Amino acid sequence: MRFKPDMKWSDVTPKADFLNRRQLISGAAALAAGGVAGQIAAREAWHPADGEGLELNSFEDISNYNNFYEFGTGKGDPAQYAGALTTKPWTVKIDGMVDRPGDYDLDDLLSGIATEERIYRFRCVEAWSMVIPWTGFELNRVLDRVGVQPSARYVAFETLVRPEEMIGQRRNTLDWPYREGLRLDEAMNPLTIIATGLYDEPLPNQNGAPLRLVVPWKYGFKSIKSIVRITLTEDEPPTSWNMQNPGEYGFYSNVNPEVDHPRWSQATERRIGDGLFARRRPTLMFNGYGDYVGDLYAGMDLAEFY
Ligand SMILES: Nc1nc2c(c(=O)[nH]1)N[C@H]1C(S)=C(S)[C@@H](COP(=O)(O)O)O[C@H]1N2
Ligand SMILES: [Mo]
Repeated sequence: MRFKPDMKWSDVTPKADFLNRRQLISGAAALAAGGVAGQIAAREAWHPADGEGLELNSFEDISNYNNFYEFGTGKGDPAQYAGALTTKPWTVKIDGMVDRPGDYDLDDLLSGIATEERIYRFRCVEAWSMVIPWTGFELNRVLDRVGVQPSARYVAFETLVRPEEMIGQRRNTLDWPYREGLRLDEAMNPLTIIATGLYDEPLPNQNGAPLRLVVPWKYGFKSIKSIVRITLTEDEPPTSWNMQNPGEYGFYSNVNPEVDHPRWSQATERRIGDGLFARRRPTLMFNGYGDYVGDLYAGMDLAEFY
């Protein structure tokens, strides 16, 4: 299946599957808490890496095979336990080097920002991958809204800490809150989005409701979920997996088939949904988005800045 730039996921999903799936998930969506009111607005689909290997993963795969350590370390734990998370009301603190810092109610923060669909490859550092039809908007829209000051060079993100509802936070598997960060030019790049939904449905809690980052050319752990704080900083912010194991997980973490993880190869990946005995697929430099982001790293040694 080849994608054309103006295609939506419903155009490439056989009609019967489409209807079945919508019936299945409309019940689930009705039960799920929260979501951003009126988020589905004008859309124009833009699929920056058109081509082979972009068959969509099913809603079931995307919402049942997850990493979200706040709910446990097993791939099925988030789907089992994330329903306990209250996602409305939701406040995002935006602070640091911005003109209009504050505690923003999510609906206010996003009012007037139209969502669009982005079909992206998603590559976990553990060497599995998916293709996901996100709904969201460019992070730069939010940053422009709060006014980034000229001294800012990085953006730091934090996930909610609420062990009453996030049972994985009752153990110190990571040093909570989960933290991530981007260089400002990475954050402003049009590929970097905040996702509030997938398959035209509000984001399932296990995928990071009500809002999560998606940085498609970086390993999945950069795409931090259930964000409650965004801070503009001058210095490179500490990030969870780098704090946990700096020799294995760098700040940049760009998908790179030529720089192996110390304990496994990054040259190939297992596409979820392909089946256990399917051939592994080659991993693409910058996960296939080099035309859009390669310039960000001109002159950098990507083996040193992994
Ligand atoms: N807060 C938080 N964000 C997180 C994680 C996490 O454990 N906690 N896991 C990361 C990892 S390792 C991956 S691969 C992706 C998985 O996203 P998905 O479950 O929506 O596919 O979320 C990332 N964001
Ligand atoms: Mo991951």
